[in-house]
Amino acid sequence: MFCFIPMVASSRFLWVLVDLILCGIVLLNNGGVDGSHKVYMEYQSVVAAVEVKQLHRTGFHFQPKKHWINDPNGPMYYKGIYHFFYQYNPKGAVWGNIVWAHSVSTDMINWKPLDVAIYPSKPFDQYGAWSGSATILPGNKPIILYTGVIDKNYTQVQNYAVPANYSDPFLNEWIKPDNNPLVLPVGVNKTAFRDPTTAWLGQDGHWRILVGGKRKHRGMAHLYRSRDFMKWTKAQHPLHSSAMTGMWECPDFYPVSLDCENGLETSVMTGNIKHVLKVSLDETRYEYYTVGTYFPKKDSYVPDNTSIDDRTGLRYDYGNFYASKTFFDASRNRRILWGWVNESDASNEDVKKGWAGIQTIPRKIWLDPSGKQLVQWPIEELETLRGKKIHICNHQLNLGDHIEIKGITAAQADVEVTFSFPSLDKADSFDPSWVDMDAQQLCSHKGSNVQGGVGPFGLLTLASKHLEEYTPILFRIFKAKNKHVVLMCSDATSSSLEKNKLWYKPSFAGFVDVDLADNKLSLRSLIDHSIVESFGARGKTCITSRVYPTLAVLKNAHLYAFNNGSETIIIESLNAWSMGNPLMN
Ligand code: DQQ
Repeated sequence: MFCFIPMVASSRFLWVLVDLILCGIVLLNNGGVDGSHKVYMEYQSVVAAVEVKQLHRTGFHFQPKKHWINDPNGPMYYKGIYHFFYQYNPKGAVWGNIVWAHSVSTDMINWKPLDVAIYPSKPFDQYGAWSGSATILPGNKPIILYTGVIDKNYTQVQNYAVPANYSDPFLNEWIKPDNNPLVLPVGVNKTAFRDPTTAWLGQDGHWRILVGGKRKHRGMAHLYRSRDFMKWTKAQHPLHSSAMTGMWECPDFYPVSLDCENGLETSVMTGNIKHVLKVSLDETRYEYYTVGTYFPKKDSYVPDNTSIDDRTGLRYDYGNFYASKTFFDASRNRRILWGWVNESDASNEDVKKGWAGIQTIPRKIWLDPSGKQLVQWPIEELETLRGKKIHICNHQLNLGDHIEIKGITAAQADVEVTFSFPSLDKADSFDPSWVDMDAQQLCSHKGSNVQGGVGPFGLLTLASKHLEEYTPILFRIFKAKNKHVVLMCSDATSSSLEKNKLWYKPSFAGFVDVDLADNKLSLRSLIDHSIVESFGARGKTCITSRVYPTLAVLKNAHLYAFNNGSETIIIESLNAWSMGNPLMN
């Protein structure tokens, strides 16, 4: 069983240790079953009568009024309305009592809450209504597949739910028919069998779904087929599996176009396309994806040799981001990605603040023209929240400079900047011994204050006036053998003066595979009180950080651009906007 507190991304031995010590008693109480979230028994009966603390609440990110949320579930577009479901604890600010909460929107920015759509009530889900996906069946009929937990040992089955009234565009009421469960855990590890995907329809008239699982330590995506969506048969082989990756939660599998940024409906099999398989690794709480080829006749998926197929592979996001899910938005021909932004603080603090968890801004996602990786960008509807704007151009940043971006609400802002540099001659050499380090380790060695050649340069977000607190989003450029290596960091280590709390404050980082021929690098950061979502090189590398400043809050938050490299950096163009507050549940 994985014991989950403020730990989010790659395995961090020390944090695991701290975590284990902290929740050792709970581990014993929990009987070592293979559930995915830590169960805080001591908080299960604590009804969150507490007043919700506003200090670090976000202004424009998705969150309910109070309590715990986790995975995005079953996003879809139906009759002019976007539907978003999510794992929610109606009773408190820790994981437990999970239901499918439901909100609706016409733009994915302003949200209205509806009644809970699915909650444990029947023998086939009485111990849990866990994650799942929506499929729009022919005739425009949505159906939800979700995981039901049927006993105290966390045995998992796959269920379905359908709208009570298809003519209601809000899909207010959901029915769980009596022929549930649809899929029993036969021939699989029954406590590691969850999170069904959106189904796709093969040319042979059979529907397919994936269900996450593991055998010993091999993570896998079990494949099931059905002609009528009711009777499902397990394929002999999983669609794909990978050794030493542990449990695969929330798999996602979909086609992407090699020709354009438009999204494709999940059943598209032909044309100039590739497929993407994403999995969420329960053991490390981060996700990786591969780009590859799906062979429909054999029902097999083979990642391209440019995609690393293990826990060191490409990630949607290198920060606080997990259990993500995409859907095809038929109204605008795009594929949209949602991800859960988990907390970096400890559970007792979540209980005190009365809430935990937010969702990222929905992102359009498509295949980079190189065919090697995905690209993401906040949906354009977000721009309706842009208010007061400031613009800076051709501003030089020399070694040690930081300039303040004044005139906007720095605690709630959208910033787009293009940096340029006269040359890359001063780039530091990429030490061959770093090859074995991941980007995050490298970033923790070389934070924003360690002087370099080209970089570090970037933004200091959520900064206090005298820089006692700040979250830098930065680039460093290195010279390797035949190429340049670009490192992007979102470094939470100095984000808060609070010293005594068990907050997880890593230097999240990823490499950016970008052509520097024009000597330019771009960055966009969405800053929202306690979250910074950043997009490097127009969405090639994305990093989300959850931070809890004590001084850099509300009107006392500042925003700076900085350079700590010996090469001059030019802010070629910077646009920053104060962001408004949408209707939020
Ligand atoms: N969360 C759900 C599971 C899923 C996990 C339970 C991922 O279905 O595997 O809340 O965060």
